Amino acid sequence: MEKKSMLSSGLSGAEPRGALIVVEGLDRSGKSTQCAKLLSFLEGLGHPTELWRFPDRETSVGQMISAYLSNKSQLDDHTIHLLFSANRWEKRSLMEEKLKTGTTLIVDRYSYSGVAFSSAKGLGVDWCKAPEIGLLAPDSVLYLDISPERAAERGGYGDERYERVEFQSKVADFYQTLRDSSWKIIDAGETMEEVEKKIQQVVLDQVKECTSGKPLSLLWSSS
Ligand code: Z5A
Ligand code: MG
Repeated sequence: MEKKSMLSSGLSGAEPRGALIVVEGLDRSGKSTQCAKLLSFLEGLGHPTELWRFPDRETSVGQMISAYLSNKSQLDDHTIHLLFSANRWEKRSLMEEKLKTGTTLIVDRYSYSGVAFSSAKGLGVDWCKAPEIGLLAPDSVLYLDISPERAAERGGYGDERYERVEFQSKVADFYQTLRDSSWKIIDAGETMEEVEKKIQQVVLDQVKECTSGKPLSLLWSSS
């Protein structure tokens, strides 16, 4: 079981805040599709909400990552791992500010992708987790669960590095080692509408809890 530590400075009381909702899963599990639907749903209900994604390819670090993913550059496995992590750290303070001022963030991939993908390449899990320590811990991780074979049948598979069934199976195994009580496993093999409905239930409960005051916590400080 993963451990998280409570953020001590100024957020331990019952201040209302936005929820940090992370969506994870294998390639083509439907993350980006469901993130967009969730954004419309929450906005429709009048909740201030933003959709973020990692890697954030807009920053200069993100552009290095993008070149690597599209095979335009080669980088050592450790180096690219740290760049993915740096890409999250460069957004960390803005993330905290948004949550504190009441905006719910839907985040398409986060530290779990970082650890699962790099571990699947052979790097040590603890080494992979170390640079993620101190990032904000999600309130809910929605894991879109699908077999690599089934995901591969969906559109666009095979365009980028890592999009191979054998590698994705390893990624799925490492994802499972990262599960904790914030995770909700969603069957991503169902129709888009069915997946959407299940996600809505989970997220509404979480948004409500954060609105009534729930302390923020940090990732993996003592694991
Ligand atoms: N990576 C890493 O190594 N380290 C890190 O720290 C991070 C990431 C953050 C780029 O990610 C790569 O970076 C990724 C992990 C690595 N690995 N690879 N390759 P990305 O997020 O930019 O990848 P992407 O291009 O957005 O693809 P994706 O995330 O893999 O896909 P998805 O968002 O899960 O799926 P989708 O685009 O919503 O849907 C895919 C297709 O399926 C599409 O045609 C949909 O219409 C269809 N679909 C969706 N849902 C359904 C259902 N329910 N039924 C049928 N069809 C569906
Ligand atoms: Mg996506």
